[in-house]
Parts: sequence; C-alpha cells; structure tokens
Amino acid sequence: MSTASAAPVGDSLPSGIPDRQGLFDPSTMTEAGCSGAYQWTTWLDTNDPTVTEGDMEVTKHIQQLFASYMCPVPIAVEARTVFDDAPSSTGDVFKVSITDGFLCLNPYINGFKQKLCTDYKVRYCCPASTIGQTTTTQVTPTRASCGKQSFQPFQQRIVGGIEAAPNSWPWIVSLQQNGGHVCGGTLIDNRHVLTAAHCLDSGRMNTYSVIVGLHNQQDLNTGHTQRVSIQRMFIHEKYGRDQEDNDIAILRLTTPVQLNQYVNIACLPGPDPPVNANVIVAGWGLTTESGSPSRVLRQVTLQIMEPRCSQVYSSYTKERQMCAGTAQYTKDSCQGDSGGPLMYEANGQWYVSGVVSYGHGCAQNGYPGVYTRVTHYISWINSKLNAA
Ligand SMILES: [Ca+2]
Repeated sequence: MSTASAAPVGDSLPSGIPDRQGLFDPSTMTEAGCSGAYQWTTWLDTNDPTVTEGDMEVTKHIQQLFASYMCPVPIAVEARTVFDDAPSSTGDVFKVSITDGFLCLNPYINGFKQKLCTDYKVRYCCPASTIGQTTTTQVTPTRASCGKQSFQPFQQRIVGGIEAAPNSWPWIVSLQQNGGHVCGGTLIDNRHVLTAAHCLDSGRMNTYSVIVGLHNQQDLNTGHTQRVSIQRMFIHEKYGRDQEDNDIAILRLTTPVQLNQYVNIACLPGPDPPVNANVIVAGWGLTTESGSPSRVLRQVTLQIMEPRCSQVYSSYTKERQMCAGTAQYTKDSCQGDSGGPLMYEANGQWYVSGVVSYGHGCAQNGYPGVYTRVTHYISWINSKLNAA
C-alpha cells in the first residue's frame, strides 16, 4: 500500500523532463516494468469527484464495468490525474492498492475536507493474454448466497468512516417517507426489510417506500435502483418508544424486488459477534451531529463493546441490545443511519447482527451506539416472514 506522504514519485528524473509518472502499487513497478508477457491496460476512469464524494477507482468495479479492457488478476496498478500528472503533485491525500484500486481520502481527513479531490484515473498491468477475460463470478441470489456481494467492500479502516464502494452492501435499503430518506433497512428476503421500530409511523404506511440497489441519493437513475412501496408493517408488539426497547420492525413490500448483482439479501445471524470483534455499520445518515445527510452510502468499522453501554445508558439491556463503537469514540452511527444494519462477517458471508437503534448524539465522547440484538428476535422475525 502506497500513500501520498510516503511515496513521492519522479524524484530521480533528470531536471527538465516533465514528470509523467504516476503512483504505483506495488511501488517497485515502473512504466517500463510492465512489458514482455505483461502490458498496461488502457486508462480507466469510473468516477468523477464532482459527482461522488472524493474520487475512487475500484478494482473490482473496473473488472465488471470494463471487463473487455481489464484482466482477472492484474499484477500492478498505476494512478495518475486525468491530466496525466503525478498524484503527488495534487496535494490530495489518497491510497492506491492493487486490491482496492484508488481512493482519494480528502473527505475523511481533518484539514482536507474542504479540498475537492482531483479527478484520477488508473490502469493495470495485466498478463497480456488475459486482457478481456471475464472474471467475476455472478452471485446467484438464493438463501444460500445471502450476505455475499458482487462488488467487494472496502476493508480499509479509516477514522470517521468512508464512502462505501458502490453497491458493496447490496442488502442495504433506503427507507423513504414522502420521497425523502428517513432511515436505513436491510433486505432479509426478496420481500421483507428489517428496520427499527422508531423509524415508522404505523398510521402512515402509504407515505413510505424503500429503494434497493442505491448508492447516491441524488442519482436514482443508475438503472440498478428499484423503488417499492410497503404492503404491511410489523412493528414489535413490545416496542417501547420511551426506552427504545424492542426497537425492531419488518416491512413487507408490495412486490418482491429483483435480486441481482446490485441487490441481495443479508444473512440472519447465528452466533453474535464476540466482544472486540470488528463490525461494519453503513448508512446515509448525518456525517456529523449537526451536519447534513450523506448523499452517498458511507460505512464505518466499529468494535463490539461491553460493558460500556450499560454504564452510560440506563435503559441498555444486554440480552436484547448490542453496544458498538471505537475506543476513541470518533466513529459512530448517526441520525438517518437508524434502522440500518450492523454487519458481521463470518465464513465469507455477512450477517445483519444488529439494527441501528440509538446513541447519545453522534460519536460523543464516551458514548457508543446501541443496536437491537437481532439474534434475540430470530423467532419473532421468522413468524412475521411467514405471517399471512
Ligand atoms: Ca476518477
């Protein structure tokens, strides 16, 4: 993994020769180093930082979107700006790696948040005979393929969370009321969404809808989103609004959604993630407590914590709730993330272990977030899935 500060490029060029070299991963690669049985792909550019937050060129996406120009197993990646300048000349903060691709980190780093990322492009060094070979294994959406994604998520852990790789959490839905995002939710079969009870107003079912296959709230016309209205709401019978106890609900959609590489179901959990396990929460919620909702889906890596929540929240009940945060309390879920999943990966599949329920502010010092513990409700969930 190379970073901006660690990898200045072009230093060895004689003066007077313009620096046209990009940034490589692995850093031992060079322009000329990709030769013989290997060759560079054409330059590829899938994202524009004026449209997305930051700029990212995701290896797995490029393999799907530009399969005819790409190969299944590249041996190196090079990143440059779209003007062919070296990334080190832009002042942006970024990472480049062969597995993830290119990611501009300005939106996630204090002191850089105001700087719009430069637009970058990438190319890959491939075994020449494999360029154009299709690579991706299509996920066949069945119960057995729950919790698997066609577009791999970022695994990097960055303080404050990062924009998710588009469609890398294909079970996350945006719950909308009167056409605006209010909460997250999780697709658990092709007709049911798991969410939080506090997101719902049972008297106004007709004002709600869910969108699946979504990444950017302002870009519904990707061809991958599906909007479906709600046929029935199951709010937990013992939901208590005062204490947010049993903060869980299921929405039955009017029609089944189409499962495909952009839309899949999450697995319902078996065992809970152990204390200190890494989990991921994703949502379109506020990025700061007083800020505005995120246009794009964001993700944050948290750890399961005990017993902090029972120390700071009088109503916390370990049996029915989970506690997650970071040691520094710099990351958290926030308003608008409610109802969305706390996700745990086991054996290559992702489980919806928790439902975002509440916290004291967003990432306030000493206050982790509280999540409804899904394992406690498995029989309740199954009874609603099978209800007439
Ligand atoms: Ca770009």
